Amino acid sequence: MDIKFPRGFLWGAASAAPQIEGYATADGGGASVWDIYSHTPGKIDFGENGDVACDSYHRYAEDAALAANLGADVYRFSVSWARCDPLGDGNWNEAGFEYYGRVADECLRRGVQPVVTLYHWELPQAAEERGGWLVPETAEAFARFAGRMAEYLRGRVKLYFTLNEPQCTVTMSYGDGSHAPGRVLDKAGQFRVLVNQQLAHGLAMRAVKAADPDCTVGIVSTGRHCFPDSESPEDIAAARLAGFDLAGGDPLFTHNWLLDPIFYGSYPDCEGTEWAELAASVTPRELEIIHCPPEAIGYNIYHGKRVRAAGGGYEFVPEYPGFPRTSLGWPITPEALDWSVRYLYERYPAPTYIAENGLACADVVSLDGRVHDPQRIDFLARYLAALSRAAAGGVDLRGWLHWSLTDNFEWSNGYYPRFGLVYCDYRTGERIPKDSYYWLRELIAASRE
Ligand code: IFM
Repeated sequence: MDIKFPRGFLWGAASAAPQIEGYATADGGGASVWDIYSHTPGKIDFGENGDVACDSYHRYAEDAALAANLGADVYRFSVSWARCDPLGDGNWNEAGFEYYGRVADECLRRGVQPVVTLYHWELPQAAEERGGWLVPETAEAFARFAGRMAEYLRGRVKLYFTLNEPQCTVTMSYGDGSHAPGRVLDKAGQFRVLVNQQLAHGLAMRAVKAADPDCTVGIVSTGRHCFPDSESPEDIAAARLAGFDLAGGDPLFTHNWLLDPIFYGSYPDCEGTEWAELAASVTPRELEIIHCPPEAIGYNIYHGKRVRAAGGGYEFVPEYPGFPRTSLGWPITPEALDWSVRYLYERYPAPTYIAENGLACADVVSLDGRVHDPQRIDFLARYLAALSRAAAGGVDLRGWLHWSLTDNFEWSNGYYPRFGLVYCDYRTGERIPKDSYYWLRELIAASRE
């Protein structure tokens, strides 16, 4: 298998508070928008919710041990804003901070570096009721929380990501309503949410750096990922164009609408389109705050679109009937980890992490008591080989994190899509490492020889 990464490459796995912890309001925590949304009839498949999830609130030490036994260098988890700042107004719940201190310590004790996502969609419900991500006050309140967390964890955490996938917050939480808080807004409303998320990044990054100048701060982005149909220069150029093109799909679900202003201080060129007026509505003062280039960038990549040159531009190549898909119906396209990462690095040449990558399977415990997941092993072998080609192609690739360490609450899909290297029996909380866990452990060990 041709999977090789540069020396010092970090292997890891990731998770997020609402998806694994459960017990959101224990010990003085506040409800997040997900706690309310998941109890709204009809919102979550099979009427499930995140009340208990993997019970990592109590079983976090087992998770840290699983990460360590995997050979992970890093474990990325999120800190729930609502758990620490129940009303989102700076009246801290110390027990929340102490919990995350224990999680970080448990990782460190086992030789795993904690990597913290400061916002993985845990908006306090109270902040949502004051306007949520439609108002800039939410960005300010979030930055206050981020700074306080960095102060609390100073010396224990070296790498922070401010926000996870703002594109999903914009287009799902406040776009089609399929994520909490379930608001359905027009493009202008969604654009304001984007701006407030960008402000949140800028303000939070500055607050974290002020609290702990030695740490590294990044952001995690997702969006349209394209790869060429062939290695002809025309197809390569076509796929590069399609990934960032305003006309290639919803611009709010691209990397460039999020990252261009953050890296370069301006929105992508949209002269003569319906977006021009929206982009012009962002004030110079807002742009100044938003322009805050991250010191590291994380990309969450699961799949991409095949593109070929056509008529001086590009076209998407349709997937054939029976195209390989995950149990969520997502196409299996390892090439995304090679080409899209290269295109992104050309545009945003920052130390790059794949902050999430993995697939959903309908995993079951077999009669022998084990979880056999050959599809995941095959998926990982293909995707990691593709990623190592991007590394060989000059991308400053610092690490890859599997989504996820354990199976977990997959938002509005509930618990049926299983993404973990470790199976979770949600009735008991029992964790069973899957075959892919052992496969990856060997790969990681071999990469260090
Ligand atoms: O589970 C999510 C995660 O929270 C964000 N990125 C995509 C994953 C799979 O859908």
